[in-house]
Order: sequence, then C-alpha cells, then structure tokens
Amino acid sequence: MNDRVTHAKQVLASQNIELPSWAFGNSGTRFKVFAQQGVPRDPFEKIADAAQVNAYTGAAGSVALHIPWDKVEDYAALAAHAEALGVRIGTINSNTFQDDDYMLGSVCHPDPAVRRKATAHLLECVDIMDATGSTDLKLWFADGTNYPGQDSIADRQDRLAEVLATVYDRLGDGQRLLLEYKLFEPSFYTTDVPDWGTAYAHCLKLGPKAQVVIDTGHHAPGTNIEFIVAILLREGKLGGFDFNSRFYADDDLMVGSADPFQLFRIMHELASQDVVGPDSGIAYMLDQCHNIEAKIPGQIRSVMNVQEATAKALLVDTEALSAAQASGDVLEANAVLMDAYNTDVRPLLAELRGELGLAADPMRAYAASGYAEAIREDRLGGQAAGWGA
Ligand SMILES: [Mn+2]
Repeated sequence: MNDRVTHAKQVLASQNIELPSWAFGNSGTRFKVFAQQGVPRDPFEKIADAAQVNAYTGAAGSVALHIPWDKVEDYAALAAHAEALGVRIGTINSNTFQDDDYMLGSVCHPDPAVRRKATAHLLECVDIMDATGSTDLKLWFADGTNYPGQDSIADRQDRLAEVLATVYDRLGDGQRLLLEYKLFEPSFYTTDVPDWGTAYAHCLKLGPKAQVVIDTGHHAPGTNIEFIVAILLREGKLGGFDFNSRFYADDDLMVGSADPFQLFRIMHELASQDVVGPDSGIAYMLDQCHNIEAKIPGQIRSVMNVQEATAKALLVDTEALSAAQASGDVLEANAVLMDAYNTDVRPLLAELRGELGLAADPMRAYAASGYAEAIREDRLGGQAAGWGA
C-alpha cells in the first residue's frame, strides 16, 4: 500500500490538466448569458486567471486558446505573458460555427467557397500553433443537417475528409490534429462527426498525427465512455480529453460533479495503462463554461475533481484485481475496484500539496487571496470576454 501511495503521489505531482481560456469569459445558454463582474476583457487577462488556478492547484500548467475569440496581434507576446505567469499555451481550438456563412456547415458545406473559407481558418490555426509553440490543433465541427434530404450524408463525409487531409498535410513536426466528435447539436438530424467510430475512421486514414478527442459530455446517456477509452488507447488513437459533466445533453458543467464514479472509471482505464502523466501523449483538458458559478473557483474545483478521481484510480490494488479477474472471482474484482473508489483521497492530496509548497485546500486559499475582489475592482470598463467576443 505504501508503494502504491508513493507512486500515486509521483504521478499526481506530474499531472497536467489544461484549462480552457473560454471558461473565464462570460457564458450562458441560448436563453441567457448572466454577466459576472471582474471577467477578463482579453486573452491576456484570461491567461492571468488561468494562472491563478495553476497557482493554487499546481496541476494546471497550460491554457487552451480558442480562435478567433483569443486572437491577438502578437502571439509570441501572449506566449511570453503565459510563461511569465508560470503557464504555457496549450491546444489551439478552431471555430467554424459563428459566421453567417456556416449556416449549412463549414468543412462539409455544399458550397466549395465556404469550405475554402473554413479551411483557411484551420490553416491559420496551425500558423498560430507555430507562433505559440502549441502542438495540438483541436477540431470540433458544428456541421450536420436538420432534415432528411437536406444534403447528402456520404458527400459530406467526402468533403470532410478532403479538408482534414489538407490541414493534416500542413502540420509541422511534433504537431497533431485532434478530432472531436459530438452526438448532436447544433444539428439534430445528422451530425457529420457524431461518434468515436467516425472520428477514428478519419484519423486512421489521415495518419499517425491525427488522433481522437473524447469530450465526456458528447455521448448519449448510458454510453460506456471507459470502453471507448480502452479501445482508442489500444489502437493508439486517443489524443486527449475534453472533461466536463453532462446530465441531459452537452452541458459543459464541472467535471466529476454529477457522476464522479464515471470519471473514476475513465481514470481507472488510463491508470491501468500507465498513461496519466504528461509524457503519455494524451492531452487532459477541461472544456467547461461556468454560467451560474464563479469561474476561477469553478476551474479550481474541476481540477481537484480530476485529481481526486485520478488518485482513487492510482490506489486500485492492481495485483489483487488481476488475481480476482484471473480466477473469475466477480465479487472480489468488483470489491477491489470499489475499495479504491470509496477511499477518501482528500488527505493524500492535501499532503501532496504540502510537499509541493501549496496550500492544503486550494478553494479556501484562493478565496482568501483577495484576487476575486481585486479583478472586480480592476476590470471596470472595456468589453468583457464571452462567446463571440
Ligand atoms: Mn469539447
């Protein structure tokens, strides 16, 4: 057990959970955006807020950008700003869904001119990767149709494949294309990349620099996500995660909030293959919006939820589990897993934070820091960041 705790602490100390820049801006539903005070007004302020999450958790050393929301004149300056605050620029996320031209899709659009426009945006994202040192391009497409007969399902796949190949060919050494799937929304009859199988098929054709992203919120209720994790890992095609929590649909709520057991089961698959650490080639990212809760503590809580699920997964008695599985002892195998899940890992994580020179309770330490009050005072005037801003 002591060896296991030591190993768990080593892995947890190196774990990186990437934060989305958009988590710090105003967000909402299609019904209402409730503006908050002190929200960042530009990408520099978003990165400053993300750096706070890293300062209190020690586990969030990178920030994903979303283009065009995070467009700046000087990306090298943005990367230097991040570095000065102890974080770095992570994944570049493309946006081909907020322009009038994209009403019928982007890379799958029937009009070649719209597809060229979308392709140009994706290639610009790779330019930004070059400028920021980012290695991953994350692609999610809002493409799909609402009505049977609206467009050819097969032709749309051909168009998608063609654009993806163009972007893939532009990638430099050490750069990857991460393709994200989503069951539905904003299209409700067909979605052009609806599931891991479709994403996997495209990535397989593209080559080794193309991998699949699992957004935990992008599945039908009851989907066994840990099975998808196991399959993609086995095929070397698991590029990363967008962690969040869903209840009815793609809610982008705090990861591990509604179903911490699902998060544990996912982390168990990853821990059992020893791919939790930063050298695994798997990007562990949050994709969340905090519509009704404060944003920085929302991100801190989310990072802590991932850490707790990871710690539990690392405490699974793997020898006992393997022995029970080999002997067909169903109840014992399940009990070994549940023992780990039911362990209170909060003291272990508090101890680890102490060893890393961090406060034992990141939520309280942040609340006591005065940062929230300071940004409310400082960020008066200007346009608060948010969707499309
Ligand atoms: Mn996502």
